[in-house]
Amino acid sequence: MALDELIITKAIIDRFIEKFKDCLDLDVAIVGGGPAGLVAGFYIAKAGYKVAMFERKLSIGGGMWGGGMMFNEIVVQEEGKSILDEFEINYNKYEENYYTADSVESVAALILKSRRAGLKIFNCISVEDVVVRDNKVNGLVIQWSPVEMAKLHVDPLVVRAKFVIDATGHDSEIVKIVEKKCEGKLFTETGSIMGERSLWAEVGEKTTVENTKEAYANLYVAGMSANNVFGSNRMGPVFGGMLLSGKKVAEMIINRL
Ligand code: 48F
Repeated sequence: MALDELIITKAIIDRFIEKFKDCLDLDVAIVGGGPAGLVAGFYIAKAGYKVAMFERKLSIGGGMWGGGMMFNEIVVQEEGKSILDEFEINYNKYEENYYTADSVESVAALILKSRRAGLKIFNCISVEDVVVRDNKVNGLVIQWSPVEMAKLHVDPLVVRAKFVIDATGHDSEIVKIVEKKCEGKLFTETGSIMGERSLWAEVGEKTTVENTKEAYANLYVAGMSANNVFGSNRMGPVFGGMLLSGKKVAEMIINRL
């Protein structure tokens, strides 16, 4: 069969624009495609809501690909095992309460299953600002990452969302923007970002789930971002907390939708 380059080009443009237009008015917008964001997207999509993810990088998966120091295995403890099962990720018991999984298989499974559940994924798009009305977050300001990287002077576009999840990892980029630019205080003890503390796996894992909550009206934090905003420890390459945080934020938002 003959192949026409113009049809290939038109097919890509048409399909992308269809997908993009369908995501301009969302139930939930997730910023960051690490493990916490992917698990959140999976459960929200599975519940039937319109949810899209915006990830700055070309690849989805955040800090999970590299396991620990590029040894591409991750550790998941007993509590997080049910999520590995949900995503059909293979794992091996190392010893009581310690399971290992191939980090590449883990990321691939999180992406495939969340996408197939209905999560729309946009890579190479950075969120550079928020839209706030009546002191509530109700949208995101987005830009192509290469524009951001080249520091081109190009205006961004906007998507609307009933709820936003900051799953941007250690930097909590969205909460940082809200703290700097928006009226009112964050829902933390100090009213500001409390800051990440040094590595302590046990405490970090527990608190990343506890700290998964609303940080400003309609803006939730999940994964490592939760511990940065509410002030707790990082945890290193143990990922149960990330997975459980994604599930928790999904449940909290689904309850409100
Ligand atoms: O860092 P990341 O994997 O976040 P996470 O889901 O998981 C944390 C773990 O990977 C690890 C850890 C576990 O022991 O501590 O660090 O909390 O993924 C965050 C993603 O957000 C993207 C970033 O490129 C990364 O892939 N991101 C950050 N800021 C923006 C963004 C932004 N402004 N716009 C779009 N994407």
